[in-house]
Amino acid sequence: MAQPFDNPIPGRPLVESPFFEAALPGMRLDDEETRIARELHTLGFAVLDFPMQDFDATAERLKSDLAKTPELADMARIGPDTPVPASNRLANHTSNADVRRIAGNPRILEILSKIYGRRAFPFQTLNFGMGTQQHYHSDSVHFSSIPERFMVGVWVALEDIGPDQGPLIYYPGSHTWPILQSDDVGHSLTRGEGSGQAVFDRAWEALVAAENLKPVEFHPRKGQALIWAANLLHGGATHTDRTKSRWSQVTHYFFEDCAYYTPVFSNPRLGDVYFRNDVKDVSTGQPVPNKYMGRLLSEERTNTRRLNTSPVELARRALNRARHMLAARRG
Ligand SMILES: O=C(O)CCC(=O)C(=O)O
Ligand SMILES: [Fe+2]
Repeated sequence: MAQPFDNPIPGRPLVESPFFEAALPGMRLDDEETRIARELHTLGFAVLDFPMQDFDATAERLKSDLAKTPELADMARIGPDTPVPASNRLANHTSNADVRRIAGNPRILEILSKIYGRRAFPFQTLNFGMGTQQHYHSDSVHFSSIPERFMVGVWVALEDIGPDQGPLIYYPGSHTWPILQSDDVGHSLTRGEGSGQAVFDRAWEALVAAENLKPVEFHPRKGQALIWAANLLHGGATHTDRTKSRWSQVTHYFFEDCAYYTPVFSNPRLGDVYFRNDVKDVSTGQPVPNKYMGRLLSEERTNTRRLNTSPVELARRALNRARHMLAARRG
């Protein structure tokens, strides 16, 4: 039996490690896990049938419940002659047992935990009724881990999805690029200044052009899922047929024994980290603590308001707030 790999860089997930091939025998993967690991390693994504026996019935029950929520209520009226619903997403609808069951699917957790080398847990779910039409991006600017790359998205189709339904798009291979931080793109944002993603768009567009990467569309059958690596560029294509829905659930996973933060509102290289103190396993409700190299990070250490934010940064934020208030008054 192969021994577990003696990893000289344990801060890199096994599946994204430069030592991936050497680590593989010690990971003790079955054929399906090996395929998924290889594809994630080389391409940054892997497609699989969602491992849930009653997925079909689950998806039907879930869609009918989602269409009763205020956020997605317009979806109940969609059809050949119906206009477009404006709303298209519902976050952390974990009062619904099916959302929790998809997020906490034991086989998905097993696969992710084995190929990353730390225990996976779902920290966020999003349910969509229509395509997001979101500009392509790396989720690593929105939520990331210390050490980095301990994050994945698992996107599953709750119905068949074709090219006119705003399918998911992605750029194979982009996961291996360096993870961009605020200082890379010359913007430092304060919480509340929007989602922040747009300040990275120019960099992503230039990288895609320089590498001549082409987007690939995911046209899944109901029940097919796509796993993406933390830094894979992905987004939503234009939803051209607005009389058709695009039902899906995406679950984002972190891994235990990491610290969790929001990069777009952080300047980590200055020690200014917007930690997330509210991370929990959304399938069980259990909080998950921030850890660094096996040590618990105290509440004090991860208190974003008081964290070792430099006086210059605090002054910059105060100025920014004043500028926003003035602008709001004028407007
Ligand atoms: O479903 C989509 O169109 C994109 C979703 C996405 O970017 C995400 O969940 O991280
Ligand atoms: Fe995303």
